[in-house]
Amino acid sequence: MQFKTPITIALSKGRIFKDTLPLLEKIGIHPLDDIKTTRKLILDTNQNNVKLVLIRATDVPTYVQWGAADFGVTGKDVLLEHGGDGLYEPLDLKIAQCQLWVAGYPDADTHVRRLRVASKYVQSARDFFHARGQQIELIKLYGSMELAPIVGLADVIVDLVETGNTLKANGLVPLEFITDISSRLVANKASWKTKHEDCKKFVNALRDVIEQE
Ligand code: PRT
Ligand code: MG
Repeated sequence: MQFKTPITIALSKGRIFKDTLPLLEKIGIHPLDDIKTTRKLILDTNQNNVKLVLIRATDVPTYVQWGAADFGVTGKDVLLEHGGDGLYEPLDLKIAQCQLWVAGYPDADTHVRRLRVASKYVQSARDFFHARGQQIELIKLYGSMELAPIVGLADVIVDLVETGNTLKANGLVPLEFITDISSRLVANKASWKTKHEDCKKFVNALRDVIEQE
């Protein structure tokens, strides 16, 4: 895969990086540094024109929106919170799959008035309960949501569930399904126009790989 113009792709460390690398490898792009040991935040690749930037998962839409990266890979959960302004979402990469759930103690009543909900995903939580006309009290957290019902901070949480092991280990259960989550390729809208040929080529190649998986 040869590009005419420089292309920067924003990824977050952790599962997104781990799951995106094999896809990039299949279209002939791999980082030059040893990814296990490098502390660099900008990685050169075997393709002269392609660089990877490594940032926090929640910052990926922001980098792409402002054109600091042409493309990014980010969870749908992160996109729903960000709002997707200034971004195209050309592909569902079908990686890092999980689900968004309301969770809590097995006997929790999720339909009470002014239900206290703790979450990192405040936008998704608000949308879910408001869609059925339920008033809630929303408590924004940045992690370890499972603790909130245990210490009485909230009645329920809204969190990602993959195997369900984290909830189970804390005596909690999934109560109400909200939505399926997977990682998306996002593109900067200006790049999409000014570097259209390269952008199309990149997206089409990735699409072919995903369809073969
Ligand atoms: O950790 P950091 O603050 O840097 O960012 P991050 O937590 O957003 O990054 P990362 O790498 O943990 O997650 C990146 C993306 O992976 C998320 O935005 C999701 O789209 C996706 N993903 C897929 C997950 C999970 N599966 C997942 N299981 N993200 C988080 N989890 C957590 C979940 O929050 C819960 O604490 O794992 C726990 C539940 O897992 P189970 O298997 O016990 O159910
Ligand atoms: Mg994490």
